[in-house]
Amino acid sequence: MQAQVFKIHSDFYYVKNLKHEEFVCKLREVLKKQKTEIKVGDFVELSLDNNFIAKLCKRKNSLLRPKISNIDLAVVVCSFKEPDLDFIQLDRYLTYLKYNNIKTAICFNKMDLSFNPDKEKKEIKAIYDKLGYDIFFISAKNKTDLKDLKDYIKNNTIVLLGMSGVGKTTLLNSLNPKANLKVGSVSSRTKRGCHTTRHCEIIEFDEFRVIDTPGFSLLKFDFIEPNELISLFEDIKKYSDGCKYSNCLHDANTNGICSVYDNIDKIKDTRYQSYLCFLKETKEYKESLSKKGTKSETFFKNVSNNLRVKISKRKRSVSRNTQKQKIKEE
Ligand SMILES: Nc1nc2c(ncn2[C@@H]2O[C@H](COP(=O)(O)OP(=O)(O)O)[C@@H](O)[C@H]2O)c(=O)[nH]1
Ligand SMILES: [Mg+2]
Ligand SMILES: [Zn+2]
Repeated sequence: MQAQVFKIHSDFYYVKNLKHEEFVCKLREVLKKQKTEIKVGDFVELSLDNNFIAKLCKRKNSLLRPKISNIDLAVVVCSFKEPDLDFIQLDRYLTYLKYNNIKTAICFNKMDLSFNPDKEKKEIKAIYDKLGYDIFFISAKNKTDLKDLKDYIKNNTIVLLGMSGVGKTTLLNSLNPKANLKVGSVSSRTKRGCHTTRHCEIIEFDEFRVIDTPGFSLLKFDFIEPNELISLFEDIKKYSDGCKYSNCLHDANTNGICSVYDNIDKIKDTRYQSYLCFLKETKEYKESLSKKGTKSETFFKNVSNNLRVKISKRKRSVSRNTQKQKIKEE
């Protein structure tokens, strides 16, 4: 029987089948051996007695942090105040989601705290409209301007991402009063929220489903290569062809050598700063890899729908077929 994982707690997997019946399962030993990681959102096959997860079904998409899968839409939530808008963090989420091919919208919350909402809206639109993001300006607390967002997320499984304290939980409660989730208060000293969500969980509402997550504001680009980064910044990439350094991997701004820098007036400053910041992180990652010598082998390959651990060529022993072939040839 097929079911979807909606919550994971220590070694227990909470799943629901198509009829909305719930089961609590453990993971089959063989899946543990294969180091198959089950995430919230995964579709799985259960054992006949419904006590075990026997197989992981193919994913539409998935994230490493937070560990969730099969997401229709990610909504990055931020606020202009309490906490202040942090463009690097916003771009961090957007870049991360783009890297993972997940459809993304941006929601600016706490508009009630803005002294000059029109100016702030204009500034934001100038950057993110052009990049193709759908943008919403709301006040979750006052329940203002929620209708468009409500229509937008209808029938989707969404995930809200954003720094702690921006109002994700408040938004969920406002979108659906039945939700009644615990809202953290913003600490008066740091003007940041306290973490209240500790685990990922799919919560079903009448009109949409949401994966509640603990958030992950410390995510760093320590998993991609420096030369992969620029394709995640279309607004910068389009000027990079004329750069003397392939993929514009340098950090110093050099007139006449770097076409990105020569066109800097056409690139939004916050975006360029984010790019340089992430570039530095990817370089540090690459450096740490070269010090370690090898990449860690956490990857799997899919052999006729079976996930198998991928072993590097160097460590793999020669297959019997190859050995036989060699003997024949000799
Ligand atoms: N002024 C104002 N405060 C808000 C709004 N939305 C949330 N808050 C407050 O921000 C704090 C953190 O909210 P919470 O939903 O727990 O944020 P989360 O950490 O992103 O889930 C709480 O004190 C909320 O009352 C809003 O639209 N306007
Ligand atoms: Mg929360
Ligand atoms: Zn360059």
